[in-house]
Amino acid sequence: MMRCDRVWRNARLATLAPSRPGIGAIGDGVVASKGGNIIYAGAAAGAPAFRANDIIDCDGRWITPGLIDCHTHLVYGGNRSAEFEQRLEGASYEDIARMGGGISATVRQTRATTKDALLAEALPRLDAMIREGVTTIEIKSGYGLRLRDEMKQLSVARKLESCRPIKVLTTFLGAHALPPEFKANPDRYIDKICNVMIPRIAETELADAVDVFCETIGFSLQQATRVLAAAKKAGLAVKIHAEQLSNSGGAALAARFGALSADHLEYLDETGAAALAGAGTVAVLLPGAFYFLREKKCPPVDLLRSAGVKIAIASDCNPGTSPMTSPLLVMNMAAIFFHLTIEECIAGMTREAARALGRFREIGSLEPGKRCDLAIWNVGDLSELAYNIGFNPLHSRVWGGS
Ligand code: DI6
Ligand code: FE
Repeated sequence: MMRCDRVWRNARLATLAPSRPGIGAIGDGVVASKGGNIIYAGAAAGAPAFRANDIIDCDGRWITPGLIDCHTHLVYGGNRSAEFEQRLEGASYEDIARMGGGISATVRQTRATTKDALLAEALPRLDAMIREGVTTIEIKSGYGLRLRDEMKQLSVARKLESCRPIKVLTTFLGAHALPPEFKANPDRYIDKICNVMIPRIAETELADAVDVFCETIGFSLQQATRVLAAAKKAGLAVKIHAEQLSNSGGAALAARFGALSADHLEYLDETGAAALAGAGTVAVLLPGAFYFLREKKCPPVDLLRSAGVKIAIASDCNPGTSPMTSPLLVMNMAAIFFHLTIEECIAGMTREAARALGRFREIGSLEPGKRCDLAIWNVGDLSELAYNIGFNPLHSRVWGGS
Protein backbone atom coordinates (compact mmCIF):
# COMPACT_ATOMS: atom_id res chain seq x y z
CA MET A 1 0.00 0.00 0.00
CA MET A 2 1.36 3.40 -0.99
CA ARG A 3 0.05 6.31 1.05
CA CYS A 4 -0.84 9.48 -0.81
CA ASP A 5 -3.18 12.46 -0.61
CA ARG A 6 -5.16 12.14 -3.80
CA VAL A 7 -5.59 9.77 -6.73
CA TRP A 8 -7.08 10.50 -10.16
CA ARG A 9 -8.07 7.21 -11.79
CA ASN A 10 -9.82 6.08 -14.95
CA ALA A 11 -8.12 8.83 -16.95
CA ARG A 12 -6.33 9.11 -20.24
CA LEU A 13 -2.97 10.79 -19.74
CA ALA A 14 -0.83 13.00 -21.92
CA THR A 15 2.25 12.69 -19.72
CA LEU A 16 4.62 14.67 -21.98
CA ALA A 17 7.39 12.59 -20.43
CA PRO A 18 10.45 12.87 -22.72
CA SER A 19 11.08 9.15 -22.30
CA ARG A 20 7.85 8.43 -24.20
CA PRO A 21 7.18 9.28 -27.83
CA GLY A 22 4.95 12.23 -28.81
CA ILE A 23 2.79 13.47 -25.98
CA GLY A 24 3.42 10.32 -23.96
CA ALA A 25 -0.17 9.11 -24.09
CA ILE A 26 -1.47 6.42 -21.74
CA GLY A 27 -4.91 4.92 -22.37
CA ASP A 28 -5.92 3.83 -18.87
CA GLY A 29 -3.92 5.97 -16.51
CA VAL A 30 -3.59 6.98 -12.90
CA VAL A 31 -2.05 10.04 -11.23
CA ALA A 32 -1.29 10.10 -7.50
CA SER A 33 -0.16 13.11 -5.47
CA LYS A 34 1.42 13.61 -2.08
CA GLY A 35 2.47 16.88 -0.49
CA GLY A 36 1.55 18.74 -3.68
CA ASN A 37 3.79 16.66 -5.92
CA ILE A 38 3.17 13.77 -8.29
CA ILE A 39 4.31 10.46 -6.86
CA TYR A 40 2.91 8.31 -9.66
CA ALA A 41 1.71 9.02 -13.18
CA GLY A 42 1.33 6.08 -15.50
CA ALA A 43 -0.64 3.06 -16.55
CA ALA A 44 -3.26 1.65 -14.19
CA ALA A 45 -1.85 -1.79 -14.92
CA GLY A 46 1.36 -1.87 -12.96
CA ALA A 47 0.41 0.98 -10.60
CA PRO A 48 1.01 0.34 -6.92
CA ALA A 49 -2.03 0.00 -4.65
CA PHE A 50 -2.75 3.46 -3.21
CA ARG A 51 -4.23 4.44 0.13
CA ALA A 52 -5.59 7.96 -0.45
CA ASN A 53 -7.88 10.41 1.31
CA ASP A 54 -9.43 11.31 -1.99
CA ILE A 55 -10.00 9.09 -5.03
CA ILE A 56 -11.34 10.87 -8.10
CA ASP A 57 -12.90 8.92 -10.96
CA CYS A 58 -12.13 10.84 -14.17
CA ASP A 59 -14.65 8.90 -16.30
CA GLY A 60 -12.09 8.48 -19.08
CA ARG A 61 -11.33 12.20 -19.38
CA TRP A 62 -7.96 13.37 -20.63
CA ILE A 63 -5.40 14.79 -18.19
CA THR A 64 -2.56 16.99 -19.41
CA PRO A 65 -0.01 18.85 -17.32
CA GLY A 66 -1.39 22.25 -16.26
CA LEU A 67 -0.88 24.69 -19.14
CA ILE A 68 2.06 27.09 -19.02
CA ASP A 69 1.95 30.52 -20.68
CA CYS A 70 5.66 31.28 -20.94
CA HIS A 71 5.49 34.78 -22.51
CA THR A 72 3.04 37.46 -21.37
CA HIS A 73 2.92 41.17 -20.57
CA LEU A 74 -0.20 40.65 -18.43
CA VAL A 75 0.27 43.55 -15.99
CA TYR A 76 -0.33 47.00 -17.54
CA GLY A 77 -2.50 50.08 -17.15
CA GLY A 78 -5.46 50.88 -19.41
CA ASN A 79 -5.90 49.40 -22.85
CA ARG A 80 -5.45 50.41 -26.49
CA SER A 81 -8.90 49.79 -27.94
CA ALA A 82 -8.93 53.32 -29.41
CA GLU A 83 -5.73 52.50 -31.34
CA PHE A 84 -7.38 49.33 -32.53
CA GLU A 85 -10.11 51.48 -34.09
CA GLN A 86 -7.44 53.67 -35.73
CA ARG A 87 -5.82 50.56 -37.14
CA LEU A 88 -9.16 49.41 -38.53
CA GLU A 89 -9.35 52.76 -40.29
CA GLY A 90 -6.00 52.11 -41.94
CA ALA A 91 -3.29 53.42 -39.58
CA SER A 92 -0.38 51.01 -39.09
CA TYR A 93 1.14 49.95 -35.76
CA GLU A 94 4.23 52.02 -36.69
CA ASP A 95 2.11 55.10 -37.66
CA ILE A 96 0.41 55.01 -34.28
CA ALA A 97 3.72 54.65 -32.46
CA ARG A 98 5.07 57.67 -34.33
CA MET A 99 2.06 59.71 -33.21
CA GLY A 100 2.92 59.00 -29.57
CA GLY A 101 0.69 55.96 -29.18
CA GLY A 102 1.76 52.35 -29.07
CA ILE A 103 3.99 51.16 -26.23
CA SER A 104 4.45 54.79 -25.06
CA ALA A 105 0.69 55.11 -24.50
CA THR A 106 0.69 52.08 -22.22
CA VAL A 107 3.79 53.40 -20.45
CA ARG A 108 1.97 56.65 -19.65
CA GLN A 109 -1.05 54.77 -18.33
CA THR A 110 0.98 52.23 -16.36
CA ARG A 111 3.03 54.97 -14.70
CA ALA A 112 -0.19 56.75 -13.72
CA THR A 113 -1.83 53.64 -12.25
CA THR A 114 -1.42 52.58 -8.62
CA LYS A 115 -0.32 49.11 -7.57
CA ASP A 116 -3.79 48.24 -6.33
CA ALA A 117 -5.42 49.38 -9.57
CA LEU A 118 -2.86 47.47 -11.69
CA LEU A 119 -3.62 44.37 -9.66
CA ALA A 120 -7.36 44.83 -10.10
CA GLU A 121 -6.93 45.26 -13.86
CA ALA A 122 -4.69 42.21 -14.19
CA LEU A 123 -6.85 39.80 -12.20
CA PRO A 124 -9.67 39.32 -14.77
CA ARG A 125 -7.05 38.56 -17.42
CA LEU A 126 -5.36 36.08 -15.11
CA ASP A 127 -8.72 34.50 -14.28
CA ALA A 128 -9.41 33.99 -17.97
CA MET A 129 -6.12 32.10 -18.27
CA ILE A 130 -6.90 30.04 -15.17
CA ARG A 131 -10.34 29.10 -16.52
CA GLU A 132 -8.59 27.45 -19.47
CA GLY A 133 -6.18 25.42 -17.36
CA VAL A 134 -3.12 27.65 -16.93
CA THR A 135 -1.15 26.78 -13.78
CA THR A 136 2.10 28.70 -14.44
CA ILE A 137 2.48 32.06 -16.13
CA GLU A 138 5.42 34.28 -16.98
CA ILE A 139 4.82 38.04 -16.72
CA LYS A 140 7.17 40.72 -18.03
CA SER A 141 7.62 44.31 -16.97
CA GLY A 142 8.42 46.87 -19.68
CA TYR A 143 5.63 49.42 -19.34
CA GLY A 144 7.29 51.39 -16.53
CA LEU A 145 10.67 52.11 -18.15
CA ARG A 146 12.00 53.73 -14.99
CA LEU A 147 13.06 51.90 -11.89
CA ARG A 148 10.14 52.65 -9.60
CA ASP A 149 7.49 51.82 -12.18
CA GLU A 150 9.27 48.70 -13.43
CA MET A 151 9.47 47.56 -9.79
CA LYS A 152 5.80 48.42 -9.35
CA GLN A 153 4.84 46.24 -12.33
CA LEU A 154 7.02 43.33 -11.14
CA SER A 155 5.71 43.46 -7.60
CA VAL A 156 2.12 43.44 -8.86
CA ALA A 157 3.03 40.38 -10.96
CA ARG A 158 4.48 38.68 -7.86
CA LYS A 159 1.44 39.69 -5.80
CA LEU A 160 -0.90 37.91 -8.24
CA GLU A 161 0.57 34.66 -6.95
CA SER A 162 -0.87 35.29 -3.51
CA CYS A 163 -4.31 36.14 -4.97
CA ARG A 164 -4.83 32.99 -7.03
CA PRO A 165 -3.62 29.35 -7.08
CA ILE A 166 -0.98 29.88 -9.77
CA LYS A 167 2.79 30.07 -10.13
CA VAL A 168 4.03 33.41 -11.50
CA LEU A 169 7.52 33.84 -12.93
CA THR A 170 8.62 37.40 -13.59
CA THR A 171 10.89 38.89 -16.23
CA PHE A 172 12.45 42.35 -16.23
CA LEU A 173 11.94 43.93 -19.67
CA GLY A 174 13.25 47.43 -18.99
CA ALA A 175 14.69 47.33 -22.53
CA HIS A 176 11.23 47.19 -24.15
CA ALA A 177 11.12 50.74 -25.53
CA LEU A 178 12.90 54.02 -25.06
CA PRO A 179 11.30 56.10 -22.28
CA PRO A 180 10.53 59.74 -23.18
CA GLU A 181 13.22 60.97 -20.76
CA PHE A 182 15.94 59.31 -22.86
CA LYS A 183 14.68 60.00 -26.40
CA ALA A 184 17.80 61.97 -27.26
CA ASN A 185 20.22 59.46 -25.83
CA PRO A 186 19.31 55.77 -26.07
CA ASP A 187 22.71 54.55 -24.87
CA ARG A 188 22.30 56.49 -21.63
CA TYR A 189 19.13 54.50 -20.98
CA ILE A 190 21.05 51.27 -21.60
CA ASP A 191 23.68 52.52 -19.09
CA LYS A 192 20.91 53.02 -16.59
CA ILE A 193 19.45 49.57 -17.23
CA CYS A 194 22.84 47.87 -16.86
CA ASN A 195 24.29 49.87 -13.99
CA VAL A 196 21.26 50.73 -11.89
CA MET A 197 18.11 48.85 -12.78
CA ILE A 198 19.34 45.27 -13.28
CA PRO A 199 21.51 45.24 -10.12
CA ARG A 200 18.60 46.61 -8.07
CA ILE A 201 16.05 44.19 -9.57
CA ALA A 202 18.42 41.29 -8.87
CA GLU A 203 19.06 42.43 -5.30
CA THR A 204 15.34 42.73 -4.54
CA GLU A 205 14.64 39.38 -6.26
CA LEU A 206 11.73 40.91 -8.14
CA ALA A 207 12.59 39.15 -11.40
CA ASP A 208 13.57 35.62 -12.37
CA ALA A 209 14.95 36.63 -15.75
CA VAL A 210 15.82 39.57 -18.02
CA ASP A 211 14.45 40.09 -21.54
CA VAL A 212 15.23 42.65 -24.27
CA PHE A 213 13.34 43.76 -27.38
CA CYS A 214 16.04 43.45 -30.05
CA GLU A 215 14.53 45.05 -33.14
CA THR A 216 14.88 48.00 -35.52
CA ILE A 217 12.10 49.75 -33.58
CA GLY A 218 13.49 48.45 -30.25
CA PHE A 219 17.14 48.07 -29.27
CA SER A 220 20.17 47.28 -31.44
CA LEU A 221 22.17 44.09 -31.26
CA GLN A 222 24.93 46.00 -29.51
CA GLN A 223 22.57 47.45 -26.92
CA ALA A 224 20.93 44.06 -26.39
CA THR A 225 24.36 42.51 -25.86
CA ARG A 226 25.06 44.96 -23.04
CA VAL A 227 21.72 44.22 -21.36
CA LEU A 228 22.19 40.46 -21.49
CA ALA A 229 25.75 40.73 -20.20
CA ALA A 230 24.57 42.82 -17.25
CA ALA A 231 21.84 40.28 -16.52
CA LYS A 232 24.29 37.40 -16.54
CA LYS A 233 26.62 39.34 -14.27
CA ALA A 234 23.74 39.79 -11.82
CA GLY A 235 23.06 36.06 -11.92
CA LEU A 236 19.75 36.28 -13.82
CA ALA A 237 18.57 34.04 -16.65
CA VAL A 238 18.06 35.72 -20.01
CA LYS A 239 15.47 35.71 -22.81
CA ILE A 240 15.11 37.81 -25.93
CA HIS A 241 12.41 39.17 -28.27
CA ALA A 242 14.15 38.39 -31.57
CA GLU A 243 13.56 38.57 -35.33
CA GLN A 244 9.90 39.64 -35.01
CA LEU A 245 9.81 42.36 -37.69
CA SER A 246 13.28 41.96 -39.23
CA ASN A 247 16.35 39.74 -38.96
CA SER A 248 18.55 41.56 -36.47
CA GLY A 249 20.71 38.61 -35.37
CA GLY A 250 18.94 38.34 -32.01
CA ALA A 251 18.73 34.55 -32.14
CA ALA A 252 22.49 34.13 -32.47
CA LEU A 253 22.91 36.57 -29.59
CA ALA A 254 20.47 34.53 -27.49
CA ALA A 255 22.52 31.42 -28.19
CA ARG A 256 25.77 33.18 -27.28
CA PHE A 257 24.35 33.99 -23.85
CA GLY A 258 22.75 30.59 -23.31
CA ALA A 259 19.32 32.23 -23.24
CA LEU A 260 16.39 30.15 -22.02
CA SER A 261 14.38 31.25 -25.04
CA ALA A 262 14.27 33.41 -28.14
CA ASP A 263 10.75 34.64 -28.84
CA HIS A 264 8.74 35.59 -31.98
CA LEU A 265 11.33 34.56 -34.67
CA GLU A 266 9.26 35.28 -37.80
CA TYR A 267 12.43 36.43 -39.62
CA LEU A 268 14.75 33.73 -38.24
CA ASP A 269 17.25 32.35 -40.79
CA GLU A 270 19.20 29.10 -41.01
CA THR A 271 22.22 30.42 -39.11
CA GLY A 272 19.98 31.62 -36.31
CA ALA A 273 18.14 28.29 -36.10
CA ALA A 274 21.43 26.37 -35.95
CA ALA A 275 22.65 28.68 -33.18
CA LEU A 276 19.48 28.11 -31.12
CA ALA A 277 19.81 24.34 -31.58
CA GLY A 278 23.44 24.39 -30.50
CA ALA A 279 22.68 26.33 -27.33
CA GLY A 280 19.50 24.46 -26.41
CA THR A 281 17.60 27.76 -26.49
CA VAL A 282 13.85 27.24 -26.88
CA ALA A 283 12.00 28.96 -29.75
CA VAL A 284 8.83 30.60 -28.40
CA LEU A 285 6.28 31.29 -31.16
CA LEU A 286 3.55 33.88 -30.59
CA PRO A 287 0.69 33.48 -33.07
CA GLY A 288 -1.52 36.05 -31.32
CA ALA A 289 0.79 38.93 -32.25
CA PHE A 290 1.16 37.57 -35.79
CA TYR A 291 -2.64 37.52 -36.11
CA PHE A 292 -3.40 40.84 -34.49
CA LEU A 293 -0.77 42.69 -36.55
CA ARG A 294 -1.94 40.89 -39.71
CA GLU A 295 1.65 39.80 -40.33
CA LYS A 296 2.34 37.84 -43.47
CA LYS A 297 5.61 36.16 -42.62
CA CYS A 298 5.37 32.99 -40.53
CA PRO A 299 8.25 31.76 -38.38
CA PRO A 300 10.26 29.08 -40.23
CA VAL A 301 8.84 26.08 -38.40
CA ASP A 302 10.40 23.50 -40.78
CA LEU A 303 13.79 25.05 -40.17
CA LEU A 304 13.29 24.82 -36.40
CA ARG A 305 12.21 21.19 -36.69
CA SER A 306 15.09 20.13 -38.90
CA ALA A 307 17.61 21.94 -36.71
CA GLY A 308 16.11 20.19 -33.66
CA VAL A 309 15.07 23.35 -31.80
CA LYS A 310 12.41 22.88 -29.11
CA ILE A 311 9.26 24.87 -29.89
CA ALA A 312 7.03 26.50 -27.26
CA ILE A 313 3.97 28.67 -27.92
CA ALA A 314 2.55 31.48 -25.79
CA SER A 315 -0.09 34.22 -25.75
CA ASP A 316 2.20 37.28 -25.67
CA CYS A 317 -0.80 38.81 -23.83
CA ASN A 318 -0.26 42.58 -24.17
CA PRO A 319 -2.45 45.60 -24.95
CA GLY A 320 -0.85 46.50 -28.30
CA THR A 321 -0.15 43.44 -30.40
CA SER A 322 -1.89 40.51 -28.71
CA PRO A 323 -4.77 41.33 -26.37
CA MET A 324 -5.31 37.62 -25.85
CA THR A 325 -5.93 35.63 -22.69
CA SER A 326 -6.80 32.24 -24.17
CA PRO A 327 -4.18 29.47 -24.24
CA LEU A 328 -6.60 27.32 -26.26
CA LEU A 329 -6.80 29.98 -28.94
CA VAL A 330 -2.98 30.12 -28.94
CA MET A 331 -3.01 26.41 -29.82
CA ASN A 332 -5.61 26.91 -32.53
CA MET A 333 -3.69 29.79 -34.10
CA ALA A 334 -0.35 27.94 -33.86
CA ALA A 335 -1.93 25.05 -35.76
CA ILE A 336 -3.73 27.17 -38.37
CA PHE A 337 -1.19 29.92 -39.02
CA PHE A 338 2.12 28.20 -38.21
CA HIS A 339 1.17 24.62 -39.20
CA LEU A 340 2.15 23.13 -35.87
CA THR A 341 0.91 19.60 -35.25
CA ILE A 342 -1.48 18.88 -32.37
CA GLU A 343 1.39 17.25 -30.50
CA GLU A 344 3.55 20.33 -31.00
CA CYS A 345 0.71 22.59 -29.81
CA ILE A 346 0.19 20.60 -26.63
CA ALA A 347 3.91 20.16 -25.92
CA GLY A 348 4.36 23.86 -26.72
CA MET A 349 2.11 24.89 -23.83
CA THR A 350 3.40 22.29 -21.37
CA ARG A 351 6.81 20.62 -21.65
CA GLU A 352 8.53 23.09 -23.98
CA ALA A 353 7.03 26.11 -22.20
CA ALA A 354 8.49 24.75 -18.96
CA ARG A 355 11.86 24.50 -20.70
CA ALA A 356 11.51 28.07 -21.98
CA LEU A 357 11.23 29.14 -18.34
CA GLY A 358 14.09 26.92 -17.15
CA ARG A 359 11.62 25.02 -14.93
CA PHE A 360 11.30 21.63 -16.59
CA ARG A 361 12.64 19.96 -13.45
CA GLU A 362 9.52 21.13 -11.57
CA ILE A 363 6.66 21.39 -14.07
CA GLY A 364 5.60 20.67 -17.66
CA SER A 365 5.04 16.91 -17.56
CA LEU A 366 3.26 14.25 -15.53
CA GLU A 367 6.20 12.57 -13.87
CA PRO A 368 7.02 11.62 -10.28
CA GLY A 369 8.68 14.47 -8.41
CA LYS A 370 6.99 17.25 -10.41
CA ARG A 371 4.43 19.61 -8.94
CA CYS A 372 0.97 18.11 -9.31
CA ASP A 373 -0.42 20.71 -11.74
CA LEU A 374 -3.11 19.14 -13.91
CA ALA A 375 -5.67 20.18 -16.48
CA ILE A 376 -8.55 17.72 -16.85
CA TRP A 377 -10.46 17.99 -20.11
CA ASN A 378 -13.96 17.03 -21.26
CA VAL A 379 -12.79 15.90 -24.70
CA GLY A 380 -12.85 12.63 -26.56
CA ASP A 381 -9.64 13.43 -28.37
CA LEU A 382 -6.95 15.90 -27.34
CA SER A 383 -6.98 17.49 -30.80
CA GLU A 384 -10.24 19.13 -29.68
CA LEU A 385 -8.18 21.52 -27.56
CA ALA A 386 -6.81 23.16 -30.70
CA TYR A 387 -9.81 22.41 -32.93
CA ASN A 388 -12.57 24.33 -31.16
CA ILE A 389 -12.61 28.10 -31.52
CA GLY A 390 -13.81 29.96 -28.46
CA PHE A 391 -15.09 26.89 -26.64
CA ASN A 392 -13.62 25.86 -23.32
CA PRO A 393 -13.73 22.14 -22.53
CA LEU A 394 -11.83 22.36 -19.22
CA HIS A 395 -13.44 20.07 -16.64
CA SER A 396 -11.19 20.98 -13.73
CA ARG A 397 -7.78 22.24 -12.86
CA VAL A 398 -5.42 21.11 -10.14
CA TRP A 399 -2.60 23.28 -8.81
CA GLY A 400 -0.08 21.78 -6.42
CA GLY A 401 -2.23 18.71 -5.83
CA SER A 402 -5.51 20.46 -5.01
N1 DI6 B 1 6.84 42.84 -29.01
C1 DI6 B 1 5.51 43.00 -29.15
O1 DI6 B 1 4.84 42.56 -30.02
C2 DI6 B 1 5.04 43.73 -27.96
N2 DI6 B 1 6.23 43.98 -27.26
C3 DI6 B 1 7.24 43.44 -27.88
O2 DI6 B 1 8.38 43.49 -27.47
C4 DI6 B 1 4.27 44.98 -28.25
C5 DI6 B 1 3.81 45.61 -26.97
C6 DI6 B 1 2.85 46.75 -27.17
O3 DI6 B 1 2.53 47.17 -28.28
O4 DI6 B 1 2.39 47.25 -26.12
FE1 FE C 1 6.21 40.05 -26.06
